[in-house]
Amino acid sequence: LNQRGVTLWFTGLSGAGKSTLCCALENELFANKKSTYILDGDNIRHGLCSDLGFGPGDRQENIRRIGEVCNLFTDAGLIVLAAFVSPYKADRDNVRQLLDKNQKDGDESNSNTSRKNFIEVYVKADVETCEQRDPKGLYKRAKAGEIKNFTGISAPFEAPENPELVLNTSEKSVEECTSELMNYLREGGYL
Ligand code: GGZ
Repeated sequence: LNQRGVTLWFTGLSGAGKSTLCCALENELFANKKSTYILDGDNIRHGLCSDLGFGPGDRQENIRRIGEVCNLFTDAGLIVLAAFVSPYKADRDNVRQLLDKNQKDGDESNSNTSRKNFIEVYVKADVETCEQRDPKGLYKRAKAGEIKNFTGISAPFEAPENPELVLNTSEKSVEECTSELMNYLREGGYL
């Protein structure tokens, strides 16, 4: 296999730019002949997790299932780009643990150690910025009380404490963020 897998986990508010950055990064990776897979609400919440809503318990189960999928795809050698609000630190940490454990197991017969296979990317933008963007009108509806448990309005977002990368999308362009991601991957030996 000429590619070791890795999961890039994008966390942040709705409208922070997770999907936009995943798409832009995927294009760059394609240009470098890498095999990738994007997981996001569009392909997960309509299928694998169509039985789940947005209460804390359902989000926890959503992230748990997605973590297992990331683990399998990473094992298969893909660069997985996962874009989920994932507002709870404990849920994200569980995914990290799962991928770390898998890596250690694999490393017993592999000299290529120390490389992480879970990279947490905090896509940072304050609620005010996301509210102004509001591409789907969700903040407006949440504020009107039409959507319950809306992250940033009526549900919490626990910011990552030690993410591998922080990308502030209200200060940086998509191009700048994408090249930071590519640099991180290049320097970490992922490409
Ligand atoms: C947050 C919600 C909600 C609530 C629907 N809270 O910007 P989007 O529209 O396209 O992405 C958001 C997506 C969040 O799903 P996730 O699976 O990423 O959430 S989590 O990781 O917390 O399980 C948003 C839309 O679904 N959406 N209702 N109440 N976002």
